[in-house]
Parts: sequence; structure tokens; C-alpha cells
Amino acid sequence: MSRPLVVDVHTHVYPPSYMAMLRARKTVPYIHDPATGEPRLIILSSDDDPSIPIDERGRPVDTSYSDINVKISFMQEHGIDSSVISLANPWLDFLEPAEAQQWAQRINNDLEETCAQNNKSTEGLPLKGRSTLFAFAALPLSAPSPDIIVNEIKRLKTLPHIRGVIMGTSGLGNGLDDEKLGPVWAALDEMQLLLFLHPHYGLPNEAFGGSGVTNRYGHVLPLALGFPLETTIAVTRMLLSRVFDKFPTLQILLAHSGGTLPFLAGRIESCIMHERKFVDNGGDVPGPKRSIWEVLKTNIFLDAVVYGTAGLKAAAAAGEGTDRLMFGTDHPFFPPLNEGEKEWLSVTTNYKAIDKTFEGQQEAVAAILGGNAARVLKLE
Ligand code: 5CU
Repeated sequence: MSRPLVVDVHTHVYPPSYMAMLRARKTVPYIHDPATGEPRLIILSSDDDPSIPIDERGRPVDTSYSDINVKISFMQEHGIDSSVISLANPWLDFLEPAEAQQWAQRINNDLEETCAQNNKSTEGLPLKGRSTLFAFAALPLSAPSPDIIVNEIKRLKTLPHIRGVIMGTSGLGNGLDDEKLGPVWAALDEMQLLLFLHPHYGLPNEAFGGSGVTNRYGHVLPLALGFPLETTIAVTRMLLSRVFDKFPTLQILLAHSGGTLPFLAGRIESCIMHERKFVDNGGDVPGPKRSIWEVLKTNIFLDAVVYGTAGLKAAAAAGEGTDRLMFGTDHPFFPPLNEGEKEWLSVTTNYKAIDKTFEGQQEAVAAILGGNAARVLKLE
């Protein structure tokens, strides 16, 4: 099928240096090399379940995680013209403070170099059909001072292929409503770098029945429910702590179509309107001034990684149109189950959901598949 420009804004890599670092570790996150069979990636806390033999913990990790040529083949097989690659979770969150700055510079330089090398032979040509790469950088969030993070953000602006940053929900360790993040939001806003907010920590295991849950149902509960709720809670905490009042032009891309934010926005707004703690309602806590609906229309972009028409309709309704939705694949997560299968069900499901939801609306489909990303991230 011939498609308009397709840009994948949700596609991850672990550069080889990061893979080596994970291999040297024995606590989450780490890579375990069994005596036989594929290496295993143990990244979620629920993965490290002592009731599961170590050779079976986590998930297999193959070259699709780290070899950029595998990513390019994947793009070509799925009609993707351009990918905005980002380090996968848990990014640099777990590093000792003294190591964070050096690792961020190293990873971000690696990402920049990968994009530059890949794009150089077709520089200046239109994006369509070129298999180009751009990147969202990683931040040294565990660094000893926010100045180090701010300086890295400023440095990123000098790297020509970096279009934003990817971040989890823990911030400096206390979540995204932490006042200490103010200089980070200010720097991202000033440098006009998009913040790609992505989950990793999910919900406590107890929410899913306690330890042993992975043994029973694998990753279904943490990934299908823990991740989206984590994102929803994180962005709601940002709203409640007035991040969007203080930084009204900050731009955020939410993973997995905003978790459950589009569906729950009305309820969140209603709870705010009825909260007596907030000054506007007679209390003494300064609540958010800008409504969630306004924030959804001006600050938030949503990826279209939601695998169904109901989620896509909610996402489009939340942003009052299709100019804030962007195609993604989540590669290399959710590969086909059968060896040798070239077409990824996770990707075709998303394509089909977009086609079905916006049937007969060619402009909307083109915007979601690539037009929005090319415009917002200035890819051309
Ligand atoms: O669904 C996803 O985005 C992911 C991800 O990014 N990382 C992961 O470990 N599993 C699923």
C-alpha cells in the first residue's frame, strides 16, 4: 500500500555502550547471558522475580535493540520513512550521581553520530523514502545538581539531529511535580526541545496481586495497565503542580496516546473544579489555572501507539483534531512471536487502527502518519 510520509516518533535503541553497561550489572536493569540461548533483558522490577529461574527472567534481547541496521531494515519493511530514535527505559535514571553527566554526553553523542552517519548520503533530499534518523536525547537526571541537566539541555541544541529529550516519570527522584524541576522545564521550553514522556515504573506489584504476578500473566498487567496509568498520574501531577501555568509553552509528547489521559481528562478536570483545597474553591493551595482541555490543545502531543479505534478516537477528541497525534511503533518492543516473521503485528495493528478510525479522511491520516511529526520536529 502506498502511504504518505511516515515518521515513527516512538522507537527505541540501546546503543552498544549502554548494552555493555547493562551486561556488567547484577541488579535491575541488567542483561543476563544464559549458558545457552538468547540473552535476557531484566528491566522491570517485576522481572526480577526469584521464583522464576534466572535464565527465563525478563525477555529475550536480540540485535534489534542495539544494531541500527536492524532498525533501518525494520523501517523499510514497514514503510517508515523517518524514525526519531530514543534510548529505551529506564534511560539513565539508575546511575550513580557522579556518572550521570558523562553517560548522558556519551549516549547523546552516540545518538547524534548514528543519525549523522545514516543520513549523510541523502542530506538535503525530501524525507520520503530516505530512511532518515533523528533522535530524542537522554538527560542526566540523577546528576548532583540540576545545573548539570540544564547544561546538557543547552548542549543538545548544538547537536543537529536531536529534536527533544525522552524522560521517565521519576524526574529527580520525586516525580514530575517536584519544584526542583523548574529549571529543567524552563531550559526545555527555552531551547524549544520536545519532552517525550514515557513510563517505566508502572504500578506497585501489589496492584496486580503481589509478587508472582509475572509468573502467572507475564508482562500483560504491568505493560497494558501499569505503564499507561503511570503516564496518566505523572502528567496529572504536572498539571496539579501548575507546571503548565508556569511554562505555558512547554511541549510534551505523551507515550501510548497519553496512557488513559484522553479518557480520564473530564474526570480529572471535574475533580479539580470540586477540590476545596484549591484557592479558587476557597482553600489555601494554589490549584492549576489552565484547564486540562486547554493543556491538551496547546502543550500536549500524543503518540498513536494505542492499537485500537476507541483509543485513537479519544486521543483525537482530547486534542480537538488530528494535528497533535503522531505515529509510533514502539520498536523493538512487541516483536512477532514466530521466528522469521517479517511483518510486526504490533505495527500493522496500529496502521489498521489509524486507517479505520480516520477512514475517508486522507489529510488526517497523512498528518498522523508523518505530517505532524515533520512539522513539529522540523524534520525536513
Ligand atoms: O510499551 C512500551 O513502550 C515498552 C517500552 O518502552 N519498554 C518496555 O520495557 N516495554 C514496553
